[in-house]
Amino acid sequence: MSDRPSTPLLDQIARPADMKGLSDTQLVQLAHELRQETISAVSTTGGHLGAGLGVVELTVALHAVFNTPRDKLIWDVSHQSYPHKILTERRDRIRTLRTKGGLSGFTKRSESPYDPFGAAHSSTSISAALGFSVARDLGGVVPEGLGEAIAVIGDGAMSAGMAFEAMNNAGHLDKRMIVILNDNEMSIAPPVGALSSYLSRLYAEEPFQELKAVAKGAASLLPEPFREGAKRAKDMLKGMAVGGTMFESLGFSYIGPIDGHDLDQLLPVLRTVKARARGPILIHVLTKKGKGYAPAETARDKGHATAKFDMVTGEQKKAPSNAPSYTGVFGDELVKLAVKDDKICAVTAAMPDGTGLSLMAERYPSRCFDVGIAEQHGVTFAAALAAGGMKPFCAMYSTFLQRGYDQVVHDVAIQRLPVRFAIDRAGLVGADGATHAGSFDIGFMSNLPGMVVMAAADEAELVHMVHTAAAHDAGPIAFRYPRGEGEGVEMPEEPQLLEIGKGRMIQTGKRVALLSFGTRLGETRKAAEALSAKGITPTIADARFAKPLDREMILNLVADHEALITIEEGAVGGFGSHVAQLLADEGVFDAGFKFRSMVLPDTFIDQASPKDMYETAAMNAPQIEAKVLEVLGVASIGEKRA
Ligand SMILES: Cc1ncc(C[n+]2csc(CCOP(=O)(O)OP(=O)(O)O)c2C)c(N)n1
Repeated sequence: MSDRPSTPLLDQIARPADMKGLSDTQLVQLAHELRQETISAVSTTGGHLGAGLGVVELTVALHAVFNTPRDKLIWDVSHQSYPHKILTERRDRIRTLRTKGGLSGFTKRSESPYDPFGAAHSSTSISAALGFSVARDLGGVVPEGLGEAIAVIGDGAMSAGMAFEAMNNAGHLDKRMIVILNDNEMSIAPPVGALSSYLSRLYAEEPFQELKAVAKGAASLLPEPFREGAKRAKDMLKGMAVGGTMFESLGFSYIGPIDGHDLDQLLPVLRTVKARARGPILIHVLTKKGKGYAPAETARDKGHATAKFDMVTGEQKKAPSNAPSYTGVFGDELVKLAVKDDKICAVTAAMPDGTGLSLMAERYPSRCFDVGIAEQHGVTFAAALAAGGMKPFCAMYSTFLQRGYDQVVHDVAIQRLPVRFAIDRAGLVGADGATHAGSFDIGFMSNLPGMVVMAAADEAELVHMVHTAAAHDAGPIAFRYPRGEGEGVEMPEEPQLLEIGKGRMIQTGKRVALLSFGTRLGETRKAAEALSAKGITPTIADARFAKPLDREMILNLVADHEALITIEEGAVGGFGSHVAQLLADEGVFDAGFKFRSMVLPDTFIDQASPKDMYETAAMNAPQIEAKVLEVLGVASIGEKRA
């Protein structure tokens, strides 16, 4: 096809075994073609571009030197794994990335034996590599065999506690394993924190060129230091210049930094490590996010995530938006609050843009904290900010807040500290798939004593909830909202302070009451319209709160109707379960009251458009309509025909 790059060498490579006969010069050519193919594929699918482009040479070198899938290659986060997918029997499906039924945008065990460990949340790779190396030494048996264990982790991901917990353990166990630190001086946003400055110091003190010269001759130089052990190795390592690296203190041999785009450096270093390494080794590789594609290299986020784009110009093909995004509404309202109240502050874990906090960071840098990929720390930090008399908003995606859960329980809830949790990406998120779905927060927040849990039904409701949270000093409070655009509703002139634990009636009908928690309200309204054509007019209410429940409103709905149906964008154990508990406790079921709860099914739903994923979850308007007909004992049209 004419719009595809010419890739004569790559065309001959279906799997890493096909690379084994290639010369180093051919590997350089292969890397070039792999880069073009990656850009071409992502231009048609959208997705993570910059990170993959940064590891093209590394991907080629690792697959050329090691023997996957016997050797376990573990990509941290794995948003950089598209080139790896192309080289590992998935090139024919690479243009289905992140679409329904297509390849996942992350590594996935069920997708390929070349993906020994799935990921998408960061900083798990060193723990996983250590687990594989210990399993190997204990005689574990898997179909592909167990060889080397290699983790590739970015400098952003390396900032998380889990990476250090794993290194601490690996240094202690002293197992042979390889960690490649892919240092591109970027997270999604520029990296923050002391580790980032530390890594910069590792290579800033001597000109990089000198090292490059050393590493160029690494084929001859490297065996020597390894033969003589750690002391000689140090002599050629940059860390020596700053008195030994932190990684060595943790029990790792440290090699680097080397130029991660230069196969003349990568190949000999990897070959030598393979031939001679003992114990855990860290190879510090310097790369450029977005390498080789100017629009990515020059983008603010280095092409971290992109929509479909024009390959020539780099221009992204985004659908025009009709309504403000929930994230944007949150960010704007927070700044309005911060203007009036100097105690308002905010915490993000490496997602200033994703959570809408960039605006706050710009206006009030001293009150907005990017803590790095460190959700656990971020939550406890926010707890202490609250204990210190501040009004912290802890803004995290639902899925990443999972990592800070013990901190939510132990540091926030038990101490009843007024941390305001802004839970973005609540519900099904689309192309990022199951790992990023915000399915569990209603359950895991609502079961905490003293936690207030709200869900916005639309962007105007979100405005009220941000202000309600700011005014709530009695204890912790959370509000959740989905990814993407709002409903296009009129925005309030003035925000309202919502009464805690009070829902609102949307329309009064007969026989059945639909009680929505969150943005399924739109689908619920659509279902009600369709039902009215059939002579059924349901009552609709917006719960606003999963905790505390609006007992009065719910029990009134029960009193006035034959049936009650709850709807929420979350897994079982959330809002509907709390309502069921209330009804059971009140003896409502003793009299045979009809109750149904629409929640996400008990499966992990693969990537598709959010609408499609909700179709799979049976939570769109037609399914709500069908549920009403079912609970009222009215056969649906399809059933009548059957
Ligand atoms: C626990 C967790 N928090 C946040 C994220 C969102 N996230 C995805 S990639 C990324 C940046 C990773 O930076 P780095 O490891 O340096 O890799 P790079 O993209 O620069 O190659 C972040 C914050 C995540 N995947 N997991």
